[in-house]
Amino acid sequence: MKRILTIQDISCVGQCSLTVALPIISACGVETAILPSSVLSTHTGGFTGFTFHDLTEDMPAIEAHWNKEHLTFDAFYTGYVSPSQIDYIRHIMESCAAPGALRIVDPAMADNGVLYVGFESDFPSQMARLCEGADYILPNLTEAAFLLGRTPVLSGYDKSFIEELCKALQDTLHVKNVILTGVSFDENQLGAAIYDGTGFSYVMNPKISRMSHGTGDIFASAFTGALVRGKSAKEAAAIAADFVCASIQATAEDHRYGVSFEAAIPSLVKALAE
Ligand code: PXL
Repeated sequence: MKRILTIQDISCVGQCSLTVALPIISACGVETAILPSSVLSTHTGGFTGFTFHDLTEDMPAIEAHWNKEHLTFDAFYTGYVSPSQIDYIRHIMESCAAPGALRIVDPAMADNGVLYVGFESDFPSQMARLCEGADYILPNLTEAAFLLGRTPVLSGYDKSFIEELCKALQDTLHVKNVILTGVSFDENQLGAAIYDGTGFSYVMNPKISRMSHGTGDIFASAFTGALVRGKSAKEAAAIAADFVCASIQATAEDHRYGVSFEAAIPSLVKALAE
């Protein structure tokens, strides 16, 4: 069985980051080790007064212990992290890598044209350092623009705009593959563009017009699980997009945060077996 290390926060309540990554990647049949970047009482979107405890200080000692035990990982998947952690995480991705280990970076920091509450305006340049040289990055349209120091464009674009954005990311950050999420060319469809450095492909699903928090983390977790299980990037993106749709559909109208991905896990397991 492959083992991955995912590095992101624990939002105790809110169905995002580690509370979705762990169950989803485990359901994919991949051993999931974690390095919590911080502990929050809830996620930062839509809640006020949340607690925040940063765990940067623990990182060097955790890495030293793993090195002593010769623990290595077949893939790394990073999400919501603090600016002070970028260098430690880059170091861990070197010292704890099994041969050929994959680096998957979800630059979780922004959505709908704005940075998440708590991040300073220079954070995208730090996140760009974490993306540098990754095998896969999974930005949404807002994160893609911020990584390039651009103003986000969230509607009214065409394919050539999306493809230039992916190429610019690949060129600037020296990444192998770009999976750009939240792409929509008409009001009925929403999906992702996949750029492998040579060509483009797209996965599209019917758009579900509902505000759904945490879907980026669900997409990235299912994508990572499927990829590490041997699916191609396009297959993994399609499985992840279908899983996000099924999760949103399974969510009751009055659910206050996140989506009920738990109910859709059987469909994810089935898709991976095909
Ligand atoms: O879903 C991304 C995410 C992760 N972690 C925390 C967040 C968010 C989005 O708002 O606040 C703490």
